[in-house]
Amino acid sequence: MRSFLAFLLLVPGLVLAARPAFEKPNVIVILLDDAGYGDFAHAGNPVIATPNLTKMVREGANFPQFYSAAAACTASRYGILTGRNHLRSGLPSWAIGPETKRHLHVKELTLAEGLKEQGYATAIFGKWHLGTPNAANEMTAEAFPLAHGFDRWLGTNVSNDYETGSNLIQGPAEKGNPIPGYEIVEEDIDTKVSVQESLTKRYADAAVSFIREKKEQPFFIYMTPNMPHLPVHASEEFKGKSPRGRYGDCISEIDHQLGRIRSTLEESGIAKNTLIIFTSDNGPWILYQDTARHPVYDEARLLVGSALPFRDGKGSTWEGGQRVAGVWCWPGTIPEETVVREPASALDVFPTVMMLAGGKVPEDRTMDGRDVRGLLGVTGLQGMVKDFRFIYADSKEVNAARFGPWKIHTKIISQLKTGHGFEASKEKPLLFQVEEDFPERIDRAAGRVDELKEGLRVIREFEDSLVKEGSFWDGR
Ligand SMILES: [Ca+2]
Repeated sequence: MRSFLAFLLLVPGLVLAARPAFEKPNVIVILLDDAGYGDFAHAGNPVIATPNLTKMVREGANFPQFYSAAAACTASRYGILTGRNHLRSGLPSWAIGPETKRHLHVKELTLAEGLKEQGYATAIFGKWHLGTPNAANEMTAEAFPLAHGFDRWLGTNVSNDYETGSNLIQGPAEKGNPIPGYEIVEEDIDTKVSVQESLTKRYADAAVSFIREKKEQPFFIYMTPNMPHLPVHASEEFKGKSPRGRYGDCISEIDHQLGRIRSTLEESGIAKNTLIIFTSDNGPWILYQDTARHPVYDEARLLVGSALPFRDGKGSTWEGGQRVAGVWCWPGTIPEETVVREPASALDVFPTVMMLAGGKVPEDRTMDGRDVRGLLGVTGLQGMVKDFRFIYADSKEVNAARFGPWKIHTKIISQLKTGHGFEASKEKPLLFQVEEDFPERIDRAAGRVDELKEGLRVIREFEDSLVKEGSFWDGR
């Protein structure tokens, strides 16, 4: 009898299918590319229909003060996967190209690796953008997702707009062309409209299959659609449907696929075992907000999103570059209609999810994110959450910091090449109260000695830790 019980315990399907909602929850992180704060119905967009996301807001927690880890693609993806600010990555830029030598260092601990250690099946469906095997790095497979804790990948190595070297790839694959373990599904997708139109659905199809296949065990899906990064496209079923034109079609399709994923979880009986986090990697690409004709992007000015009510967008450390959607839904655990008033960021995803999965947060490296389980309104999880201290940085250095309702700017950066009438330096910083004055219009630096001191202290503390710790590429 004893051996029969032992046998039952060894059969994962029999034990885990009935696991309580709280035990090793499945995690699905949906990270859009370049979607603005104002692109969704729940955030006030007047015409784009996002009923499935609105349903998630109703059935879960909305973070109206949610930040992407950075204001550009690579940096942001480093941050959400490691819980660390991208200046720790050792990468040469906050958006690396297909020919860049460096990639996500193998000594970094990603959320996928952490969850794999906890027995999770892991997959990435969508853009990676943390390295490409190329001539400069001797085609190392260490640049790609399967070397960083993911069991499966279908997606692009970089953004969908590189003239050469933006490929749709899958792994593991038997063909190994040209990187062992990976197969190029479509090469140079930049101008291949039919491929671009198919991307959102391909990733959702892959996620639906993965859920059905792995429903008996804990799983992690990192879902990173290429859209709505330029060039923006939607599939046939969604074309011409939204009053917001092709951009609206594209967001509607993403919302539809979110709905499909949620239905699949329900049909599989695991909706209550699954935490979904929906967000974007940075604000909208307003560099193209006035471009009427572009050879590949078409009428780009209508194909970029909205950061409203915030200033500026992608590639800027004004709020519009990093304020993004933040919706966390875990039916039956996170209470319905929870609104988290405190600020939080994508850096908080790694430590929070690791703790929920029964793992721990590594102590051998600086972690910039916080465990925010205590903000989710879940009975039994209310506890101390560290104060929000957030660093905004470009490719090379710190630009700003947020602490409480205050934000100090020591450097201004915008792809629009404007300071919006402001200048900032460490000697003469700007100070905004970004809860009262969320569009950052009124500099409150004059006479605010204590706030300026605290802001500069937060920045200095971060910079000191960078110097002290270095990156894995520096041989730390
Ligand atoms: Ca992006």
